Amino acid sequence: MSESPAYQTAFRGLPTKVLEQDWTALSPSEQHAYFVKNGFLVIPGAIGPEELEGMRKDIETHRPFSSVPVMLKAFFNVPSFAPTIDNPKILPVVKSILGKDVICFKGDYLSKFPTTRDKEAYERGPLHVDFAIGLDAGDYCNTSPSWLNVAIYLTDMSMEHGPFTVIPGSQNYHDLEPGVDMEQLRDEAQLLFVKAGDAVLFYKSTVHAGGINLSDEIQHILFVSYRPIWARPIGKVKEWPRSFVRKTSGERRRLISKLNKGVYQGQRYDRFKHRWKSSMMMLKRWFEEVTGWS
Ligand SMILES: O=C(O)CCC(=O)C(=O)O
Ligand SMILES: [Fe+2]
Repeated sequence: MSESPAYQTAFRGLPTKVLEQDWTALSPSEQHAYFVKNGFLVIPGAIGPEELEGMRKDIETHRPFSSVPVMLKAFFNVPSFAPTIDNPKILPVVKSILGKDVICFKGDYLSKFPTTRDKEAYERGPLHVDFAIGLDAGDYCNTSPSWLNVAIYLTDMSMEHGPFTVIPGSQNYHDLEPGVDMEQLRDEAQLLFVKAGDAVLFYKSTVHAGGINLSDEIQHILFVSYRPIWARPIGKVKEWPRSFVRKTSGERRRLISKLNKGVYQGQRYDRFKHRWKSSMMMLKRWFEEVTGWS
């Protein structure tokens, strides 16, 4: 951690502390411990240089640009994005954190356009948690009781290239209400710079903010989100398109299949079977009460 007063004047409102950590030095158990303590973690070089180049070329070819992230569309249209779902550097770490039975419930692509706002006045996006936001779209995937987001940046971050803001340890601030102003926490925020191909894992309740793109180029960011199978959200979620699922196989296919099924109390959830079982249980209880038998 170091103070960076120059940033403070040039970029009002951005955190003055820059998080310093040698991410390459962490062993798997240290990565796990870091995430548990801080609510986030960087996996350096999750996407190798060749794969990154392939993605950049693919972006040029397929031009999936959009000013709002559109779930799945880019993963569907840009072939080199799909392997991030079961990326061999990311997935084992996700499983070490959430348990081995996980599903990948969403993939987003964000093209962050250069800002048109006053560069002096504008600082960063608002502090927020990703848990339980975006419900107006009728997709409840973010309400899962346990999940994490993986952000993969395809360009190096700098002060001009949307540095990420994070509040270490804020995943344990249980008094925070999702979707409300969290700027009272700004003094605890730290700036996190990552390189192209690095993955930032952060928990659903970790307070963070996206940076503003002050550069002249579009910034490309992928988001993939995982939850334990047991952690059912409060309502229905969008399935990955069938045509996309059909093109996948093995672990990748399993990760993106049947998002609305999940498990209920350790069993694969089957609504009819569950209703039948609970009706039988109620009947049995009623019978025991009436007859006094048990
Ligand atoms: O722009 C970023 O780096 C993060 C964006 C973000 O936090 C979000 O879309 O929820
Ligand atoms: Fe976010």
